[in-house]
Amino acid sequence: MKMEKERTLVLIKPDAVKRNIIGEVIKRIEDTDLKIVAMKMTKASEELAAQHYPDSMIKALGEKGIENGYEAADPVEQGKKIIQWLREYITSGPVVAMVLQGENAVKKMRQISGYTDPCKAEPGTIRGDLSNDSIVVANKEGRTVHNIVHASESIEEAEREIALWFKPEEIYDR
Ligand code: IDP
Ligand code: MG
Repeated sequence: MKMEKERTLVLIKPDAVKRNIIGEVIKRIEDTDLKIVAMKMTKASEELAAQHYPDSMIKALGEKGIENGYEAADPVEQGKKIIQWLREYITSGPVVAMVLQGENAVKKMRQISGYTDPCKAEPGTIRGDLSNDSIVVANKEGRTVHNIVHASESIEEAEREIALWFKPEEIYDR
């Protein structure tokens, strides 16, 4: 049986679209051996935002903020705030949504994206090079951290997210 080719979902987030750095992000993706097999500019509905960032993420989001130096008493309460900011943010303007395909697509895209908190992301990564934002500052200002891209964290997450953003006929096997 032929193995399905691995795929991952990437979103160039509204902050990066506003800053005119879509091309810079795409260049870095095309410099890998991954292939862009679907791509569109689109604005997420509130419904799509809630499916993309589901309630099941709340606790982990709160914990990540605390791990990165933001003092909050309760990760769940903190996570509830963050998910609200995230959904508002992802619907605030157009994003560029892409499906990438290739060997280890999920892991490779996560590697070139870098860590969630841009001020801690490694130099040479998209987040490390293209954003100076930080989780501590974002939480103080009551907003999501501006970190340029979303990239699926696992094969299962990728399959779920791709189905949210793309119809099968919008994806081109290359
Ligand atoms: P990831 O994008 O690196 O996979 P996740 O933990 O899945 O990170 O979080 C989703 C998004 O939520 C992040 O990309 C970031 O924009 C935002 N985010 C995560 N933690 C915080 C926080 O503590 N404050 C503000 N925004 C956060
Ligand atoms: Mg994530």
